[in-house]
Amino acid sequence: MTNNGFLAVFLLLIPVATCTPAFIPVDCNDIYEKGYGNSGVYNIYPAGPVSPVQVYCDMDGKSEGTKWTVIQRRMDGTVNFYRGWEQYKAGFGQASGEYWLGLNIIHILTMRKNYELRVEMEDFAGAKVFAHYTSFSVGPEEEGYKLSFSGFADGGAGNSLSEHNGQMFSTFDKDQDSHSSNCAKTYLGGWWYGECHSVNPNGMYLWGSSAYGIGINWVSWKGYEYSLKAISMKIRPSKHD
Ligand SMILES: [Ca+2]
Repeated sequence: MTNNGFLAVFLLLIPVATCTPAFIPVDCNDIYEKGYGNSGVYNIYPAGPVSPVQVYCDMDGKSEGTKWTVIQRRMDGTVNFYRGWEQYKAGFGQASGEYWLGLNIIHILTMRKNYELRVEMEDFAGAKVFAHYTSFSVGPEEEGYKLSFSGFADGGAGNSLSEHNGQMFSTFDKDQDSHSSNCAKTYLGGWWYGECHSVNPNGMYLWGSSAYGIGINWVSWKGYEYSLKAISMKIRPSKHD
């Protein structure tokens, strides 16, 4: 009797589980395709249904193709980006403002799909430029969250990022750069530092004038002594997927 009761309940649950799958978007493009067309903060589930992550989705209606998931954003200096390894691994800040999505989530996302990367930036005079890459991925922690990208297209920013291709990620408390010093400590950020950097998107927020290399620098656009007003890194699935 008890066993039959269990079996009846079990059989009743099967159609519920198979016929009404929850909507579990991996990224902002999944959300857009489900019919949500406004830019803003949404939950995505790259690591599965019990692990929601808040992100800012750039659904820009004017741009062709798939939609953007923001993985890094600076805009007003309200969030401290000089943080240690565990914070860069897990992510920090607010999806409605400045934030770092986290190396672990970025790795999982780029493992699941092929992504493009765009880095958009703005100076204090209102000029806006970008750098675009047709492929972008971040490796697993065992490989130091190694950065890989290719297929540069110039939106006026220049290709400073190229120096960082293939580097592992470093923070002040985890030096994985290729320089004898600790680049994260010297240049006050967390990044894929090499010898040490030609872009420093997670450096100090300095409202323009920057001491050498410690600000939000993008050297091929503004050099080592100018800290940008805003910068964001966003990814979208390649159209071929
Ligand atoms: Ca070093």
